[in-house]
Amino acid sequence: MASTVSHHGHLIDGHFVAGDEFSENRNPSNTDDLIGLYARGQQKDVDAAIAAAAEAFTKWSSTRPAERSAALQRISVGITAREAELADMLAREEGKTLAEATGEVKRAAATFSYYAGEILHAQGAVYQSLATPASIQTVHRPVGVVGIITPWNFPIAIPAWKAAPALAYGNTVVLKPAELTPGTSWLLAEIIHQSGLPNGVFNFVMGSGRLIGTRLTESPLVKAITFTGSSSVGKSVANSAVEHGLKKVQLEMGGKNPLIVMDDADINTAVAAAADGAFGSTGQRCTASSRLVVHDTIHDRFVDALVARMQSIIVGDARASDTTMGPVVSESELQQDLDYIALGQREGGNLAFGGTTLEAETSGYYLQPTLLTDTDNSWRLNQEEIFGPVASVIRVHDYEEAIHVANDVDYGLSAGIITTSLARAHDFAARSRAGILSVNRSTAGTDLHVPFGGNRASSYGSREQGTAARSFFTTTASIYTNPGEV
Ligand code: TXE
Repeated sequence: MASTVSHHGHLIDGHFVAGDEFSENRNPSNTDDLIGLYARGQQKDVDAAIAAAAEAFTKWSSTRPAERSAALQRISVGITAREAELADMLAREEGKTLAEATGEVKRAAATFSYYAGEILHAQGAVYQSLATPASIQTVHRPVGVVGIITPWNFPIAIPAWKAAPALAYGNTVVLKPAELTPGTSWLLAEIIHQSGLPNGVFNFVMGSGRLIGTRLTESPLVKAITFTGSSSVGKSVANSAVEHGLKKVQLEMGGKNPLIVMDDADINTAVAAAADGAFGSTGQRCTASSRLVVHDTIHDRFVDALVARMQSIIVGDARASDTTMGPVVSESELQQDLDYIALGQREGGNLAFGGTTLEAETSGYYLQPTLLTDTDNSWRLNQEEIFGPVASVIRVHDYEEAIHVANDVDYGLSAGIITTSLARAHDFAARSRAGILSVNRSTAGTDLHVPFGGNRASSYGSREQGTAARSFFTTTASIYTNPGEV
């Protein structure tokens, strides 16, 4: 019988091209479900994509903002028109629930729409010279070819929030999606292609990070690299990008985000924030609340209520209507989660809930939401990013200890506090060393028009999203004009 598995090629210079080699894309809810075969790019593919982007840059960078705005708006409309198909693919290949996947697709559409509007705003400023008659104007110019390297956990939202501003400000793009989830990103590439962008403005090359990603960082034709992924790969991406032509670099990496629950917290708010922050998207978010820093006097009540909430989480096939938590994305991520749970217990943690895999009708990477209590912040469990549905509770005795524990980690992406004290909320916001601060809400979930990013091992380079994106995707020129004699 002829194979019905579909093959998907790269988008290079306005054409989809078949690859020489392909990788399987399998459904983590049902490993018997082969979603499709996706090209595994070679150096010649990424080189051709970079050359096409470099060729297209001169023209695209001199188009009028209205033209770029209209193109981005068409992409937004194209995403919305295929929302159900995109959400189904996202849930099928990544393991998010359909509700979560639909939310992510909506956000991608809104991001393109946002930058379609953002580029119409005045770009630049006028200054008066301090000591000469010159007038001074600043303009923001596109950087050139931008290499975009994305992770598997948000396979449409992250490509969207990097590609939309890149294109809006007049850059051309080569995007490399994560190996684990090429399907949703490929559909986005198809929508962008169908929006009628000139050939070469947006290129899409799949394949390994070591080959395709490295080539993007090394090519002299690429002028900027924006990356989201692990801290270790991020560091090597930055080193290579700087060594090869002092490229602009933007890195978004891991988190080990604390959620402080104070003695005066509203217990329902605390449990809702912790459950969403720790187990939403199966805990596979850089902003996940993996450390629950809980005041002694509310500790037992909070843990009991959170465990009760965890009992109601339905783990299952991401596309089933009653599922509230999908599977872990891959076998190796599942093993990593299990290894950290075992490590946390060896370090002295008490398994309050979960900890084991679950059987389902189909063979998938199903893991119970897991909570470890009586843990210490110095343990590896509480210092290293797990990136799964695993949270730990650290008991503290006063507010000062809570702040100290929250900050006592290499990462600094997101942090939250649950409190009814306005004074503590303000103090927390002033003293937390994270880049995203939340009061009485989950540490995960951010608005698309607001700067996104963290400090220390979590982020490097300028902030993403909203108006903040302009500083990465443009370079500023200051123009001095002397009026001369009348
Ligand atoms: O990340 P990688 P992976 C963390 C999380 C997870 C771990 C591994 O802890 O368990 O990373 O996930 C490309 N040069 N996060 O393997 O390897 C790669 O192909 C250039 C946290 O997915 O960092 C992919 O496109 N590129 C994070 C992207 O980099 C390279 C989200 C990310 O892959 C490359 C994802 C190289 N040498 C993972 N090697 C978060 N906190 O949001 C790989 N890549």
